[in-house]
Amino acid sequence: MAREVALLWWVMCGFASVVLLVLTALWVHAMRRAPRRFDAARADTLNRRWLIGGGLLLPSVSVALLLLFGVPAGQRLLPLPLDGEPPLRIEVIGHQWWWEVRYPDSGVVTANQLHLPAGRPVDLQVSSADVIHSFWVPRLGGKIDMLPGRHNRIRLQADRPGRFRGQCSEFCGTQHSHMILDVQAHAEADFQAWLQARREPQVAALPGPPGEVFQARCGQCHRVAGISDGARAPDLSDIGSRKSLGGGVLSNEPGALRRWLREHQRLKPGNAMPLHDDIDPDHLGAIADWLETLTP
Ligand SMILES: [Cu+2]
Repeated sequence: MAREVALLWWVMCGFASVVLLVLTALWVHAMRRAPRRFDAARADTLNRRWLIGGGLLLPSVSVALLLLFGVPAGQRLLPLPLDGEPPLRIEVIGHQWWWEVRYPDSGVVTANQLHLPAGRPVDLQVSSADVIHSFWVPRLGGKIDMLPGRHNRIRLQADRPGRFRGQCSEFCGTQHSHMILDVQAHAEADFQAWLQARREPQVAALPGPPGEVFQARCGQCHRVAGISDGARAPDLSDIGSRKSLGGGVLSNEPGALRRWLREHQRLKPGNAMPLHDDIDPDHLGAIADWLETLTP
């Protein structure tokens, strides 16, 4: 898709350059030649010829030519029915300021990361839970608005496995820039393995008082498969396997979760998670260490 868009851009750029060069040449020519005298009738005819030819015909033909090229390219970007196997469906929901990613056919839910198979089309159904966001993975294709109460669809295909950066591209509040989507395209078998590992993750509960604190506080908003059912904040079932925290604020290295839980309002001011000042720091540390182990 990105290739189609880039090709269209180059065609338009080439065409516009030709128009610019021709017009500049005509202009220079007109400046340099000796002026000729015409009678009024001849001047009228010449004026009309330039007006009709240069002002009406040339732009109409140019726009028609560009449309002839652009319309089929635009058509190929639409999620129209395919002849073969239907494309994989993935739902992406924008939140202030994170991405919810759901695989409806397998029940897998994750956040701030989008994993897809390489070499086949994927239909993304995008929407928003609050304000307008916009889904954009520049290296894979066009962007599309994520609107509350409406489902938009975009078809993407990664030709090769690789890692790409996605970014919310509609200003959605103060932490809009900290709304990064980590996109990874895998070979088919690796993608199936990734999905399978998350289908029914076996998570060992955190024992003792820290586990109770998690249930009473964190679990009200966050889901961890088999442990808690919160649905207001990012699903944490595989948080240990994610490359970053807080929508791209921190790289998910050992100890980063401890720092995030202590300093999240300083790292990403205004995010919806309340402060944890009233939680025993040892319990908070134990929760962070436990979350770090949640890798399917
Ligand atoms: Cu945004």
